[in-house]
Amino acid sequence: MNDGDGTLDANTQGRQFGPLGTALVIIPTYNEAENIKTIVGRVRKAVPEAHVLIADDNSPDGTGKLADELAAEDDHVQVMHRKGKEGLGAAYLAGFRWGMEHDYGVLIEMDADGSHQPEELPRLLTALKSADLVLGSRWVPGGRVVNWPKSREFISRGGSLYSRIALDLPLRDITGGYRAFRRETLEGLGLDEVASQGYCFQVDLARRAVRAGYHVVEVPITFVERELGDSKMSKNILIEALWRVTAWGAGDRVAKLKGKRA
Ligand SMILES: Nc1nc2c(ncn2[C@@H]2O[C@H](COP(=O)(O)OP(=O)(O)O)[C@@H](O)[C@H]2O)c(=O)[nH]1
Ligand SMILES: [Mg+2]
Repeated sequence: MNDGDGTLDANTQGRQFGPLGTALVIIPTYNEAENIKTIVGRVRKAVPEAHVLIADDNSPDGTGKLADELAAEDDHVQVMHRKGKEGLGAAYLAGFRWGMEHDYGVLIEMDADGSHQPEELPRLLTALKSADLVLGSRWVPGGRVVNWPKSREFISRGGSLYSRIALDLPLRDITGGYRAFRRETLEGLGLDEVASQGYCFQVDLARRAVRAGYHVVEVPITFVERELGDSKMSKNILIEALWRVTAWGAGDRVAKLKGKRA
């Protein structure tokens, strides 16, 4: 059955999904002066009906000022000026809250550096019509990475595989940051308790979504390594992901054992 707005999908056991509503593309920035204008222009062209929120952590290179210029000339662009560098996770949480307060129906995560191609966004949004959460995925058939050294691919694939096994998640790309959420999905994830950052932030949200029973779909993407500016991901962010995923996985196993004994 289909009431006209929802769509049907074999994997969703006949569940109906409501209409999507207006999308907000949240772009967190820290020192992305060389990239911000290009990426916002590409988003506006690829999905003209979507709105953009730049969440800038007071970048020393003046990204915030360039973002203000973009917002001044385009009513689909907004800027959130944050007081200082607090990490990717905190910027996204603030962006999600702002988007939900302003009644957006879809909240999208996208990097500023061009790694997440705005031209692929329509495919993510199409998939979201019959899903609660769509992950842009490098590690499903059809997905790929351009301009990454083998060493970086090894770490990224390894991180997803480790998370998949430790947390028992039926997903291939668990650390990626190109995602589209229905607002109702975000409302059900318990965002107030999320403290993780970086790659771990992405694992945390994916895990919460699967555990809450949401329908999570992976769509293949071509991830293009940045040409301009520097990566902000550090060894500490990798280490945080490793210890948190290990602790969550161990906690899940202990809980399962206790459940069996009871
Ligand atoms: N607001 C904010 N954005 C950040 C922070 N750290 C990273 N970002 C942004 O998050 C996105 C992904 O970061 P990036 O350094 O490209 O990570 P990588 O692709 O894993 O190397 C980029 O748009 C960064 O500017 C932060 O502390 N605050
Ligand atoms: Mg990047």
